[in-house]
Amino acid sequence: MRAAKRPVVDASASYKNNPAAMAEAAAMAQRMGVRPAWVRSVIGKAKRMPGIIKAVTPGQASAARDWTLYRSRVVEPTRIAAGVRFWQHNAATLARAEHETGVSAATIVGILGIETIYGKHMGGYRTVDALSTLAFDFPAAHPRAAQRSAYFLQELEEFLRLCKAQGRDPLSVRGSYAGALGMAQFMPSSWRQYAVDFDGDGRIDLFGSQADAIGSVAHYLAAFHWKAGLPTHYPVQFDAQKVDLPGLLLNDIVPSLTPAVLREKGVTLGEGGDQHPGLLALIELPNGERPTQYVAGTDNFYTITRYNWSSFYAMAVIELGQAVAREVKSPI
Ligand SMILES: [Ca+2]
Repeated sequence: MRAAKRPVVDASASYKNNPAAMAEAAAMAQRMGVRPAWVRSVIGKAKRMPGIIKAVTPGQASAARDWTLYRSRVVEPTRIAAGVRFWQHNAATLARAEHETGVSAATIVGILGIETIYGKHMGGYRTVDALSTLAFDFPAAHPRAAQRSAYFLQELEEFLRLCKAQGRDPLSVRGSYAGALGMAQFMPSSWRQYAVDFDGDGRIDLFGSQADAIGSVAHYLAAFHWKAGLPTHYPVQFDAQKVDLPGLLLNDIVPSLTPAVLREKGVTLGEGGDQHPGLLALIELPNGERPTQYVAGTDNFYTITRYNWSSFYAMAVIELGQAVAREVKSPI
């Protein structure tokens, strides 16, 4: 008996048969100043990906947020070892990036490790399929569906501009289901705006050049106001009698509290945090059934979240970078 297996894509799922997509393609071609037939042909070959629609549809059952579990999956020996090899292989490039931008080598190594394990997992979706699906079939059930589809439509245009500028075949580029590209998982607009040619071969290649990936991550964080030498966070302790958690968490991850205000609200900062010159945010790291963890995040913690809006993400980047740095600087 033949198993009834629904295909992931079929011919009818092609955007060639979607009048709204073809109209957008024509408008896009006009904005880009290229032949409409080229854009229609590329987007016409894009396939609607049901799995991507499902992944961004709200209401999927999800487990309780658990920092310890998340951390154990991404800050672990295999990834740390890959980070050590990457650092040793690229030591001079990392030092140059740190010197030019002020962004620490550990942070760059942390980001490239969390994003793709140093280029090992750059994503297997055709980018034109992913971005077309998210632009033209974003699930209406999502509370911000209109904004999200407009965003992905813009990214689809940026992607085509990038391919045009670089002489890449848009149908052969692959990345994440959300359209992120290369070792650094830059969205097309970020690639066009922030990526740099750091190995000096005249081409920006976030797929094949580790140096370009390193330089681009550093340049991105510098553009989002990374401050050289500033710690990312401080440990905290609470005065249980005084602490006002709801008040402290009002502004989420945006640094908006001085060390004095934190002290007033029952928070003691460790590792010199009470001398911190700027604002801080109380970062909450829920732990499933276990007690929630907290740290005080600085402007640099916030800058890491410009890469990915998540305190788990930022904390994992920081801890992976630190773990790798410890191994590199004091090898066994
Ligand atoms: Ca290059």
